Amino acid sequence: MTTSNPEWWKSAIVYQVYPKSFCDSNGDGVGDLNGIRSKLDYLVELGADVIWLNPIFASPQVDNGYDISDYRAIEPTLGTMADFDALLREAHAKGLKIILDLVVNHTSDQHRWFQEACRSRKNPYHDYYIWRDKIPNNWGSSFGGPAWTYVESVGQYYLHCFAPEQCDLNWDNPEVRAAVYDEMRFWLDRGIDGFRMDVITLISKDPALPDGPVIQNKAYGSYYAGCATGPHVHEYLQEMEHEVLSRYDVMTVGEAPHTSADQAQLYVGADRGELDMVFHFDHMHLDYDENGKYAKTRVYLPDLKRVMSVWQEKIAACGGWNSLYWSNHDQARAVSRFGNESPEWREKSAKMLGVCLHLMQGTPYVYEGEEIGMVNAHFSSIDQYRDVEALDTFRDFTGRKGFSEADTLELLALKSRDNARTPMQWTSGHAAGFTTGEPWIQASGNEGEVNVEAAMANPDSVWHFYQRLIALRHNRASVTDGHYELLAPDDEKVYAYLRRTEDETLVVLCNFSDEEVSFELSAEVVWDASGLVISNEPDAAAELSRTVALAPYAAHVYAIR
Ligand code: TEU
Repeated sequence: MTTSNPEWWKSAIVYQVYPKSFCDSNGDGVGDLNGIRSKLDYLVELGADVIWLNPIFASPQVDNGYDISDYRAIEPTLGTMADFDALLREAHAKGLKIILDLVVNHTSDQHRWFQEACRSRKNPYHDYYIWRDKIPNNWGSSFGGPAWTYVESVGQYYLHCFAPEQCDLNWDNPEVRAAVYDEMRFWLDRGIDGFRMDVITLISKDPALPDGPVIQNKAYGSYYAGCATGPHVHEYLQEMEHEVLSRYDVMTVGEAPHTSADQAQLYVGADRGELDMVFHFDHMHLDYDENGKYAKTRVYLPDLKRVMSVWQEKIAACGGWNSLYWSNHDQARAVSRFGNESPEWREKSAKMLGVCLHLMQGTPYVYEGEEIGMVNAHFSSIDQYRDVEALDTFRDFTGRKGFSEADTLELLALKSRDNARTPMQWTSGHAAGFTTGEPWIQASGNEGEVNVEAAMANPDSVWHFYQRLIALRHNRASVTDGHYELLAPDDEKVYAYLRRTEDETLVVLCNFSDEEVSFELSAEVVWDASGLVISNEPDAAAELSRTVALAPYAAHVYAIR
C-alpha cells in the first residue's frame, strides 16, 4: 500500500489485537483471523489507523505464538493463508493498515532450522543457533531455569533467553540474517504495512557471554548484560533497512527491553536508518520491587513523569519518534495498574489515562479492551492461568522463594500477563461474546458491566471518549507536532504538561489521585484566549484559569492561542 506521506505513522494510532483473545468466529474457543475480519468496521468507527497483530504464524503455542515453527504458515487455530489475504484486503479497502509481529530473536524448537541444527554439528543449520560445549555463564531464562539446554545428539547446549522451546538465533551468521530478510520480504510482498519487532534489541550477543548480575531475587543471572544492545545490533538493523525495509512504505516499532532513552536515540534517531519507533519499558518498571514485577508497589507519580518526560525530550532531540503505551499483551490492565479499577472511578480514571498518554508526542498504541476500560481478571486459582510466565512464577514463588499460595495468587492477580489475555469483552453474554464455545482462557467475569455493546450505547463511555481522543490526534497539528514541556515535576497528584506549536499551546492537566486538588499554573504560561479542547468532566470550565480545581481523576485539555 503506498501513501503520499512517508511518515504516515506519525499521525496514526495503532490498535493492538491479540488474535487468540479478540474474536472467535468458529466456536472452537480460540480467536481467529475471520473473527478479526468481522470487527474491522468496529476498529474503523473507533478511529484506528493501523492494526498490530500479535504472532499469527504456525507455532506449538508454548508462548502463545512467540515460538514460531514456520514463518510462512498461518497458525491453523487462527485460520488459513486465504483468511489472512482476505483480512488484509478488506482492511486495506477500509483504510486500515496491518503490521505483523516479527519474532526473529528466536524460533521454536520445532522450526525446521532447529530440527536440522540438532542433527549434527556439521549440519548447515547448526550455526543458525548459539551452541557451547559447556554452560558458559550463569544466565537464566525469562521463564525459569537456566538459559542453556543440552541436546544429546550434538553433545552441546543451546542458548534460549526465553523458554527452552524458544531457541535464540545466531545473528552473527550472515546466512541467518539473509534467511530472516527473506521471511520479511515474503510478508511485505503480500502487502503488509510493517512490523512490530519482538525483543529486537537482543539479537546481537556479546561473544564473551559474560555472567550477568543476579537481580530481583532470581535463581540465575540476567542475560541482559550480554544480549541487550550488543556489539552489532545497529549494524544488523541498518543492514535490514538497506536490504529490506527501505524498499517498502512501511512502519517499524522495535520492542526494546533494557534500553535507555540515550541508547534509543541510536535506534530511532533521524538518519540512523534503523527503526521508526521503539517500545521502552522504563515506565513499566516503576512498580517493581526486590522480587521484580510481581510486587504490590504502586507507581509514584513524580517517577512516572520523570521517565515519560525523559523519553519525550530525548527522542524529540534526536529527531526520532516515540511510541506511547500503557498496556499490551505482556502487562496488567492499565486502569488497574495506573488508574483506579473500583466501579466508582474505573471509567473516569480510564479516560484520564487516555488523555495523559494520547496528548503526548508519539504514536499511541491502544491495546484491545483499553478503549472500554477493561480491568484485571482477578483470577483466584492457579488453574485459571495459562501463561508460561505465570505458571513458572507460581512454581518459583511458592517453591524456592517460600511465598504462600495465597500471597502468590494475589501478586499474579495484580501483574500476570494473563490479565491482558482474557477474552475481549464484546457483550455481557456467554464468554463475554468472544466465542460461542469454551474460551481457551476464562473471561474476566466483569463483562456484565464492562463490554463493548454497553459502551457503544452510552455516549458518556470510555469508548466514545477514546473515539474523540483519536479524532483529536487526526485533526489537531499541535497534538502531533507540539513541543512537550513538563510542568510541576514534583507534584504527587497531578501530571501537567504543555504541547507548544507556534499557533497554539495545549495545556494538559491530569489528576492521578482520588482526591480533589487545586493546581496553580505558573506565570510563564501566558495566554490571550483559551478554550476547552477535551475533558472527562461534563461541567469543565470553558476557559482555563490560573488556579484550576481538579476533581478526582479529572483530565482537562485547554488550548491557548
Ligand atoms: O517480550 C519480551 C520481554 O521483554 C518480556 O520478557 C516481557 O518483559 C515480559 O513478558 C514481562 O513479564 C516479548 C513478547 O512481547 C512476549 O510476549 C514474549 O513472551 C517474549 O518477547 C518472548 O518472545
